[in-house]
Amino acid sequence: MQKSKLLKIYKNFLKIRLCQEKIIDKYHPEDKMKCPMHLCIGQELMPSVLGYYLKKNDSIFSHHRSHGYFLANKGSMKEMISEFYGKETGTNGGLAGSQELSCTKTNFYSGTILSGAFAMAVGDAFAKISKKQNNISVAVIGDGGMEEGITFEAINLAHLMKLPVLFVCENNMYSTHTNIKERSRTSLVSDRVKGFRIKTILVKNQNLYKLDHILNKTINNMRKNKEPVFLEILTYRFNGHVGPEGDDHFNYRPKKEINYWKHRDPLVKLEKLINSQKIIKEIKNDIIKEITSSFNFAEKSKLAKKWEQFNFNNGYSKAVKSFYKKRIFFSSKQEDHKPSSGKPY
Ligand SMILES: Cc1ncc(C[n+]2csc(CCOP(=O)(O)OP(=O)(O)O)c2C)c(N)n1
Repeated sequence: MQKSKLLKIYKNFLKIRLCQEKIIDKYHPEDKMKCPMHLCIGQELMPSVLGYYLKKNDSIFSHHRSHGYFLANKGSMKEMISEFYGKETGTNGGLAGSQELSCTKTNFYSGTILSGAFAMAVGDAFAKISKKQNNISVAVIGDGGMEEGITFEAINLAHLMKLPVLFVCENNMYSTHTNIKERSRTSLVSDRVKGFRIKTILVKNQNLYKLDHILNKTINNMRKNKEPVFLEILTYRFNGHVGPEGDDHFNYRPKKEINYWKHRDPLVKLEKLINSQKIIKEIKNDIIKEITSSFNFAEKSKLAKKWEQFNFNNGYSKAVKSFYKKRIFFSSKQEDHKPSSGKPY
């Protein structure tokens, strides 16, 4: 791999990792950020490599675990952090937060409704074809999202209409706290998609070279031949499902499995390939500067006006209290839950 490409991918990766680590550090006890966080630490490889190949008018429709795709696709970190603080300088004026983070300037859209990304990318790709644009739409969801019927409608239509959509499934084996083996007999979601005869690709072991080779070839080909492709990458989130608080005290993931993936952190491999402490330090310092100035910018920005309409001590808390009073309590006994065997796939 060319050194310049390797460095670009490493910068994308490190920016995503360090920015999210900072979010964890700052979240509590400050409690100034206004939204929950679906962090993607552990899952940075796909957005980092993809970011290298996307062009200006390509679009990304991402699931709720979106920070990596936003940052790797030239999203402004200061606007993203401001968004989390509910500030009017945020990507969406401080009202969308992490789960709905979107940015028309970079054609980036994310959302909390599982698998909506697949359907929206189909419409977007259709618009691109109609306008004779030579661009692609990328749609990203998780393995849990593959259990929504709309994914198969979207894949079928994109295939039938020859639309340039790169469907990506980040298979991290868990839908919230439930292992894929407890949800389906097909642990590899690409097996389920093959019946549509769409081109399917499986990337195991967070393999940088394989992923780079595949994305290079696939995206070039999609621009020329206007065909959708389905790519499944096996990956793992290092943090809890939604945080920044961890959730491994629920014992839904075996320690062996967590260690297996952490020992194969792609960041370690990337740094070995760069093989220069000096270069790594320089890149790290630049990223830390960007992170510091992004948080300063966010903290100094004005709170979005709309937030002032919510009186948290009054109407809102009354509504929340009455909801909790009425709601049905479900048993959350952890002994009912069987952790998986620990063998990944
Ligand atoms: C249509 C819909 N159903 C259910 C949910 C609740 N929900 C939010 S995240 C999640 C699990 C998602 O798992 P996965 O798609 O594998 O993504 P991951 O969180 O592992 O990245 C669920 C069920 C939702 N947001 N939307």
